[in-house]
Parts: sequence; C-alpha cells; structure tokens
Amino acid sequence: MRFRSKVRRIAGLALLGLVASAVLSACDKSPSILQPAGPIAQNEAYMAYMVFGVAAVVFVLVTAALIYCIIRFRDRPGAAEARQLQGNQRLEIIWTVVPTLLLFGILFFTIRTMFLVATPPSPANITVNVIGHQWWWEFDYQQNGKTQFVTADELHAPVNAIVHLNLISDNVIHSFWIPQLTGKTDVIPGHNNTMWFQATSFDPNNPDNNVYRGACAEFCGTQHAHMDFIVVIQTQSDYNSWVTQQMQPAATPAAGSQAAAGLKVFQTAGCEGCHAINGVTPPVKGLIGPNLTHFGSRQLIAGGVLSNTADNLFQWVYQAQTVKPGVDMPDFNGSAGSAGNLSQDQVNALVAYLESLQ
Ligand code: HEC
Ligand SMILES: [Cu+2]
Repeated sequence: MRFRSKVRRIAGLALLGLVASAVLSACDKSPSILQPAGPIAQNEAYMAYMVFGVAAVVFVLVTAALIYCIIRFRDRPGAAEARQLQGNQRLEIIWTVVPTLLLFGILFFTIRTMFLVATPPSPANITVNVIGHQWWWEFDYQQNGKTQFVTADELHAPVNAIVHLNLISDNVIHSFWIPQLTGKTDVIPGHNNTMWFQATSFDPNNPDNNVYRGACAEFCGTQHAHMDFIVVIQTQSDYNSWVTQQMQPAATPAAGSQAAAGLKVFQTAGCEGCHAINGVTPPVKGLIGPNLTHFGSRQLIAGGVLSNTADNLFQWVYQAQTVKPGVDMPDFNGSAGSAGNLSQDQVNALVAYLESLQ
C-alpha cells in the first residue's frame, strides 16, 4: 500500500513538472531551436529529436527492467535465499555491444549533419561582415569586398537568400547565434570564422512572424546578456527598399524644429567622438559606438536592453550607465563620471533628432 502511494506521488510530481514546463514555455517568447525557420536549424532539430528519441527509448527500457526486477525479486517473509550468481558473459557482451552501436549510429548522423550545415547549397546572395563589440553587433553589408552600408543589432535579409557571414572580433570572444536559423559559431579575435544561413519559412500576413531573435552565446563581460539582435526576413522588394534607405545619408531636420536643435546638441556634446552619422559627422577613428545614420528605423536600443521608444531613448542618452552598467557610453546627466550635464530639454531634442533618422 505504502509503495503504491509513493508511486502515485512520484507520478503526480512528474505530471506537475510536465504541465508546468508546457505552461512556462507557452508564455515565454524566447526563440526555440525546435521551431526552425531554415535548413540549418531544421537539420539540427532533426538531430535533437533523434538523440532525445534514442535516449527516451533507452531510458524507458532500462527503467522498466529496473522496476520489474525491484518488484518481482523483492525479499518476502520466508523466501528462500536468492540464487548466487557471478558474471554472465552473454549479458555483458550485449550491454557493451548495444550501447556502442547506438553511439556509433548517433555519431554517424552527427557527422552527416555537420557536413549538411557546413556549406551553403549555392553561392552567397548577400555577404555581411558581423563584428562583435562589447556589447553590440555591427552588421557591415559588403559589395565586391567593400562596405555598402553598416547598421547595428538588426540584420535584414530576403526570404530564401543565402546569407554569408564573416564573423570578426577586435576585443573578446563572442558567439553568434540565431536559434531558429543557425547553430552557434564563436567570434574570435585574430581568427575570423564564417557561417551562413537561409530563412525559408515566411508569413506574408504577419511580418512579426518573420523576425527572429539572435544572441551572443559566449560570456563576454558583465553585459553579455544584453547583446541581442534581431533578424528581419523580408520579401525581395521590401529588402531592396530597406537597402536603398540604408544607403541614403542621414535625413536633414527641418530648420527651427526640435530635431534641428537635437542635431546641434549631438555635434557639441561629444557624441561625435564615438558615433558616426553619414553625411553629418566626420568619420569616427577606431569605431566605438554604433553608426546612427538610420537609428530611428531600428527596433532595439543597445543590444536589446530597451526597445526603441522615445521614453526609452531618453533614459539611454541621459543615463546609459544605469540602463546598462559598465557600457562604454557615458552618462550625460551630470552625475559623477558623466561626460556632460545636458538639460532635459537638450536630451529631448537629441531624442527627437535620433528618432527622425529613419
Ligand atoms: C565614449 C563613447 C560614446 C559616447 C561619447 C557616446 N556614445 Fe552612444 N554608444 C556608445 C556605445 C559603445 C554604444 C553601444 C553600447 C552597447 O550596445 O553596449 C552606444 C549606443 C548608443 C545608442 C544606441 C544605438 C543602437 O543602435 O542601439 C544611441 C542612440 C547613442 N549611443 C546615442 C548617443 C548620444 C546621443 C551621445 C551624445 C550625447 C552618445 N551616444 C555618446 C558609445 C558612446
Ligand atoms: Cu558577446
């Protein structure tokens, strides 16, 4: 009787765990490798299912045999002493050979998957140099080996295009990962890696479904967790318009507008030392902060630490150190260590200017 109630309690706990994880994963919008949107992630998902499947079968068989033996051969009052055995060659051969075959099977499929994802099916349609900074991603779109335009924390590509990435770091080791599209690849200073991806699924009715979250998957400093980016998959024509827009120099604010006042602040407060705005600032020596030429068109601020709204941008410009402690961008609120003492009006003007940079 007591044994039964224990079994029931364990079964109850297991069920609770299953339900809880189902509910939690439904609430959570983090990307899953089991919801692939392209061939690399698809192949990797097959691999994950296969390994879990084999492991589950082994687990069920071994556990069932164990439970059977525990019950069937338990000690009963008045039972005779059990037969004393030593060694069983046949059994030992079986439990050595079977796991070996299983592991070699998994190894075979693993190597096959590695070859499947190593090389793209056809030449690259787009090449992007991906540069890992502390703590944001620079995307440098290449044409004939030259920079076409740069952006930050937002990678765009047309559906079905083969996108080739050169992974570069001039600081510490990062790891580039888009769970629903690619595996992880390290971004190592002095050793450029390459990777590729292709997004084959596309929802023409809801553009939100074509945006994938990416992350840095290697601890690269205190704000490593705030080094996210998004990948926006578009139709070829939407992508072409995006490229045309990104290649334009920055929009000029209307004379006398709040944005025009913001541009003045930008040019005098020291922002230009770290940030370039094409057509406005002189080029930055030794790039420190993201290029802001089209900042207003981006969805995230500073590696996804905030979404790009006017209120959030105010917080960021006023007190970046509170929002993302340790970041290379100083505060401008006059606190100790800040690089300026801007008034709220000046920051509001900056916000108006930056958001106008579509
Ligand atoms: C000492 C260098 C430095 C200075 C000066 C500086 N920034 Fe930054 N800024 C950075 C860095 C580095 C980042 C990226 C931080 C990160 O994502 O971890 C950044 C990020 C930003 C971003 C977010 C960009 C994006 O694409 O996510 C904005 C907007 C910005 N800065 C505006 C300003 C403004 C406005 C000023 C002047 C008032 C300024 N910055 C001064 C270094 C600087
Ligand atoms: Cu990183």
